[in-house]
Amino acid sequence: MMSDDLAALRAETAEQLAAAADLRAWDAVRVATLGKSGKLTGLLKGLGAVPAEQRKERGAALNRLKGELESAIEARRLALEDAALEARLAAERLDVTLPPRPAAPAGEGGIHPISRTFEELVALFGAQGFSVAEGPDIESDWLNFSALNIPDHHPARQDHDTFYLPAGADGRRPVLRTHTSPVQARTMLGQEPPIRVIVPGRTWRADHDATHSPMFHQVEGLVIDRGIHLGHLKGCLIDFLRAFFGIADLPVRFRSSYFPFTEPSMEVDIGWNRKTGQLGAGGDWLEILGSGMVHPKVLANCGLDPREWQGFAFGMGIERITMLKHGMPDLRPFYESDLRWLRHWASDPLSPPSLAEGI
Ligand code: 2U9
Repeated sequence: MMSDDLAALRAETAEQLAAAADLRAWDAVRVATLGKSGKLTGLLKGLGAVPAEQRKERGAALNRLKGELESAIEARRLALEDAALEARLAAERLDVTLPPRPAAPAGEGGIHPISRTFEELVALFGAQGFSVAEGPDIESDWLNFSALNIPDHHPARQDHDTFYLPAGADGRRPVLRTHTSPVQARTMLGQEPPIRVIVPGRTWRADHDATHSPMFHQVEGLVIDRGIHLGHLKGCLIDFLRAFFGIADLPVRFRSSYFPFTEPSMEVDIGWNRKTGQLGAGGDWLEILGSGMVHPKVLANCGLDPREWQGFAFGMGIERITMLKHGMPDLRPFYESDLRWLRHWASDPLSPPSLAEGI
């Protein structure tokens, strides 16, 4: 049986906890009960003075009460934290369906150039019948590498400067995706062809200098159907490049290359003038993207019979095509949130890309 003073402490603490309306008041109750000079601590310290024949029973009752009070105090903390979060969410509620203010001061709320390129890619590939697919930043190494014909110990794994995370229950270490390709693998595994998707998104590689950022953006594309061939790949990419750079006769060159996930593989160059940096017919070639016919092993890894289904894929860096399109000299300001740079390069949110007006 609990003696009267312990029952009183239990009731008193419960009352004080119920009255504690915020975390500050809660902490005062915690300290006054369990702290160094707290009431329960005082009772525990007094145990030595209790007559020996009552000490065992009194000690057990005190320990039970200690457990009860600790639980009650912790439960009140969780309830107060929940209530504080609810209050904050209610106070900070934002109606994202509200239209922007047309009279906003110039430069307020512009579209970041990366977002603008995303929007342009969606408009241009959307017109060719592509939809957008998305996936997580953290992937298994199977989806990021093995499914794409990059087995364990393949040199391409080292080339990717991969960020590895701590091992999961299966002993394998998840990765921050080094390209958006695992999303295409997920798409093939999750839906029947025909497939026509672009995958814009963040990618991660442990590389940092004037032309590389550990986080950057890619857009990749995938088309899967019966009878798909190189002609489809070339037509799709030539149309895209001419529309994206706004140059109707932009020279485009396909150059043989190697990627583990495509066969044959081709890098794609566009014409430019190396001296002036001007895109178009200038006598020089500039590499702009990679592409190829999806490797039969990749189709099979993703559950498709390569005798029935063929496809092409491509990939490019969003920062790179954005810099080339606008003549931006440096990669780093993309991520620095410098308002002067943002005001200079931002686009008007009320003028999204329009195919009719030209991208
Ligand atoms: C699947 C099958 C095939 C995606 C491809 C490239 C070529 C490529 C790089 C260009 C510059 C990435 O940003 S970058 O470093 N990408 O050259 N990517 S073909 O091929 C795939 C992807 C997924 C299932």
